Amino acid sequence: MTQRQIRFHDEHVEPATMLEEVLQGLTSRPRRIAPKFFYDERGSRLFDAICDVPEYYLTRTEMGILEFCADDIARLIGPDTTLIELGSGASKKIRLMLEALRPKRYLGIDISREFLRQSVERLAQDYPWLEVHAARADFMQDFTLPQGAEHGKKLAFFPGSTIGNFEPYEARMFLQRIRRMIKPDGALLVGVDLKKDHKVLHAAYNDSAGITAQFNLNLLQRLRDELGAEINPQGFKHRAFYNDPRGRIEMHLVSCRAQDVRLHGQRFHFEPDDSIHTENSYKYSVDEFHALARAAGLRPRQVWLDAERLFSVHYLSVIERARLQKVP
Ligand code: AVI
Repeated sequence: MTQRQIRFHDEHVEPATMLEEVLQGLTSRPRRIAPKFFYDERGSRLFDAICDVPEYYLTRTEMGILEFCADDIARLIGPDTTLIELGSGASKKIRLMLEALRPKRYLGIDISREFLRQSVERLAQDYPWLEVHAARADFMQDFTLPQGAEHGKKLAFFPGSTIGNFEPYEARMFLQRIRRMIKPDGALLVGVDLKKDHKVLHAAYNDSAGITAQFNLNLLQRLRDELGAEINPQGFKHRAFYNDPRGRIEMHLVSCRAQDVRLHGQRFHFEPDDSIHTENSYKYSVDEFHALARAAGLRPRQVWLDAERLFSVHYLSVIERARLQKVP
């Protein structure tokens, strides 16, 4: 299939600039920079490398579960499906789903136009039977399905436990948005990392090859290279730990000494051990995630776990409005 046959829709999303967000994040207390800024070209490559380190069990475990349950999912969703992938387009997981489900249509949604274009072009080439749509949009904002992609039963696919990178209230809002997108008879397939032995979690975010540390520190390199910040990434170190009461892994960049960082004419002072909070990765028990889904108007239909109960894949369908309960 050629490029002409891909239906490309551009929602003209103009996110707040990185500079504005970083200035605001360094001024606030605790200091923070959003994890979306990890993913420049080098950051995306480092993330791919993380997925292959032995300690980061998430990717390979989810892939194993999807291999195991792909036929069940095909049966649950049925024929004449539009498979909607939120983000990515390049992973092995979407190929596995396309081959098992043989949907009529595929819609890839991503904020990065270039990344999206490249990944859907490859899919269109490799799956000539598939009607391919691409929408450049921020799925963190309200989104209407583009013309042509709204037919059939919709199966939204959100793998990788990326939902764990949202605050729980954001995750609920996100699920509500997906519900509006897939109603009345669609479903969501979502990968969610489980609560588990803290040592396993700690190791996954502190791999011995130091790739996660490089991924975290790459953020400071971006500030220097793209925003002209006066900052020495070597003056900071990676810290990741499990915050048990909050049920999340936290990643921070910690100042090794007293130092000043300059950005856009402003000075930001760090004492030794002062940190910039760069990521939360929430972990959910099956019951906790079910409660979150129900609060968003989605009905847990099926959940698959690996034998070691490290990771979960949930199939959620839409609860009809009449059956929705008010949640506080
Ligand atoms: C993308 N996301 C689900 C990853 C996670 O596990 O929270 C990002 C990541 N951060 C450190 N390692 C991987």
